[in-house]
Amino acid sequence: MKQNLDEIVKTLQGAKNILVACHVFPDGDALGSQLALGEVLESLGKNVFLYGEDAVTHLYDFLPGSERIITMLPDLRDFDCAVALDCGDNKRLGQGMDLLLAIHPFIVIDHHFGHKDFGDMRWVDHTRSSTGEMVYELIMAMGADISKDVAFCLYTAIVSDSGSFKYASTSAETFRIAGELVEKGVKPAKVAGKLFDNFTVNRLQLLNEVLATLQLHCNDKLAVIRVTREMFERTNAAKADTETFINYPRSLKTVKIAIFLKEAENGLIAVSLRSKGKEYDVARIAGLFSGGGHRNAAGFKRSGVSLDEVERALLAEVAPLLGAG
Ligand SMILES: [Mn+2]
Repeated sequence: MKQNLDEIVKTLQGAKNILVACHVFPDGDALGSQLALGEVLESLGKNVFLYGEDAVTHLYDFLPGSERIITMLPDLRDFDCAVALDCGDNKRLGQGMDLLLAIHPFIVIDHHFGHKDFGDMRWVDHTRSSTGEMVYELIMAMGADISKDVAFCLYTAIVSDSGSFKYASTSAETFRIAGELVEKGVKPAKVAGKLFDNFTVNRLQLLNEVLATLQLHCNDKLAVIRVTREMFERTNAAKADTETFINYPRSLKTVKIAIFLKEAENGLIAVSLRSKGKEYDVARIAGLFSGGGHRNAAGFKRSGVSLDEVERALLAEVAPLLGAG
């Protein structure tokens, strides 16, 4: 895939007007990667448009430049190149997908396991901890400088998606790049404070309600939690506040697979799945429900069904894997 990186570098260097997009419901990796690449391309004299279907939530508005991400599609005829970051699937671009994909060349940089090929030029490496790690390498390959803000964004991306250097995808390379970014002036304690000590009391109240729904199945190897519309209304917490809740059931010693069922707007049910180690591939389970993701972190959406129905269908697939019917 390295020849793709060379091709991507040449394409970006030759382009003038570049659209940089990230995925719907953007996380720290998507936004950090997008803002870092955007700033670097601008430093090289490019006109850059940062696009994302969903607005940056209060969880990530500390990222420098986050106010520059636009949720309205511009006139797409203006661009001679587009880059999608951290999108494992073209659907993750959102409703503007078809319009965006009409920009050529369309470059895709991603690290999702089970990545669904799309676009014209792809650099996909599921062994990477984060898209941020790949964007760092891209910036190096372009021979561009990394400012303190760019370093801050990339470091946030890497910490977010590596689970603070805990997940299996964390490599010596991940630490080497993080070390380079710290040398550029990033303060790890500052990033950690912004990512992990940056919450509202509403979020804590919602967490309290969600944890009260914990159910254990299959000899405590499977944990399930849920959030309902009423819980959001009672606590006045934001949808984005639930982002890391699944780590709590996952943290239980006996648990191999954790499931988080979320009642979203418009009768939509969103499901997050997590597993530990190599034994259980939750991307495959999510795939049974038209979803996707990584081996240890995946998800899918359903509409027109209740939380209980989704839970029943999911348990019917997961329980046999854990040796219980
Ligand atoms: Mn990512």
